[in-house]
Amino acid sequence: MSPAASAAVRDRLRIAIQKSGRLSEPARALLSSAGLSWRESRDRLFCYGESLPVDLLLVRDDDIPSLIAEGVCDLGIVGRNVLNEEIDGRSASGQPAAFREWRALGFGGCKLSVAVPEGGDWRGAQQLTGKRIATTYPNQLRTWLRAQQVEADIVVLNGSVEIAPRLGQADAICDLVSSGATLAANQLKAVQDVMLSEAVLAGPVQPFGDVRAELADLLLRRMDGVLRIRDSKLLLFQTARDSLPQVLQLLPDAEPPTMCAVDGADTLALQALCHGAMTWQRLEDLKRAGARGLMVLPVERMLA
Ligand code: PRT
Ligand code: ZN
Repeated sequence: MSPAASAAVRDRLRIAIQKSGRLSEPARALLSSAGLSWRESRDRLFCYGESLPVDLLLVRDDDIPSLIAEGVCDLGIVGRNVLNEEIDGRSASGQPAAFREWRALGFGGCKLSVAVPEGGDWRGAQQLTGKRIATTYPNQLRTWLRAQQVEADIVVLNGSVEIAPRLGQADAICDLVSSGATLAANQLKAVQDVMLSEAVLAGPVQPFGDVRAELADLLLRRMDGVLRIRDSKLLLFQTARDSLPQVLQLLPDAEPPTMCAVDGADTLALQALCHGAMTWQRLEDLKRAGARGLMVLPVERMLA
């Protein structure tokens, strides 16, 4: 798309998400929770927004940063690993920054890590000097090596990075790790984290100059509301006034609770929005501290 087209005034917002893969379902679920709904198109690459003028483009995750840079899409949901790879690549070739991370979204978590064969010892990044490191993330690896003041050879591979040491193509790898099972299956161990990744909302560096600015603000406010209460629960209980300090000590993650007196003034009824996990263990601790009639309720929506 030409720069003229990308600069054109638009009255709908277009968000790129992964068509299929690890991030596609959670990205859709997040946008749906923010109140968006779409009419599916036959080719299933473009979904027309029905509840708001916000359309979806379903693409490969690697294409999302360039689609934003070219103005084909306004926003995108993509792994930080993919976004930062493009940012580092553009910065290395002197191109101006065109997109940036707007929000971390709390799913798709993984690490970009350096891994070496299991048998070897590890004494730090200096050990990589003069070694060959296989990766699909050469730009971030280069940035990291430079920060460590280590000179190594980067072997760029498009896939199956983890078998490179066994094939004699590399001495170490730099790849995404989540459970660690793939590394273990290939007799490798992670020794150094290069970056922590998760899905992020990416958007342009420059603000929108038309109605898309309001749409993006609205979407961000709603997404923040969804993200803020993702693990939150509403806790209802009663307690004797004397036990209140001990009970509140066990709720460090709660918003200031709403309280009212029942049974005269000695018993209090409380409701508290808690942001941490409300496990059985925690409820039992609260009961021991003097809370009773404990009830944990899901929170569907919140508008601060
Ligand atoms: O087709 P398209 O190009 O859109 O998809 P893709 O195949 O490139 O991406 P996909 O769906 O595999 O991953 C999308 C995003 O999910 C990534 O860019 C990351 O941000 C995030 N993510 C989270 C991961 C992982 N966890 C992950 N474990 N992406 C890849 N992996 C791979 C990793 O490369 C390694 O091969 O899983 C293997 C390791 O997993 P463990 O659990 O064995 O450690
Ligand atoms: Zn991809």
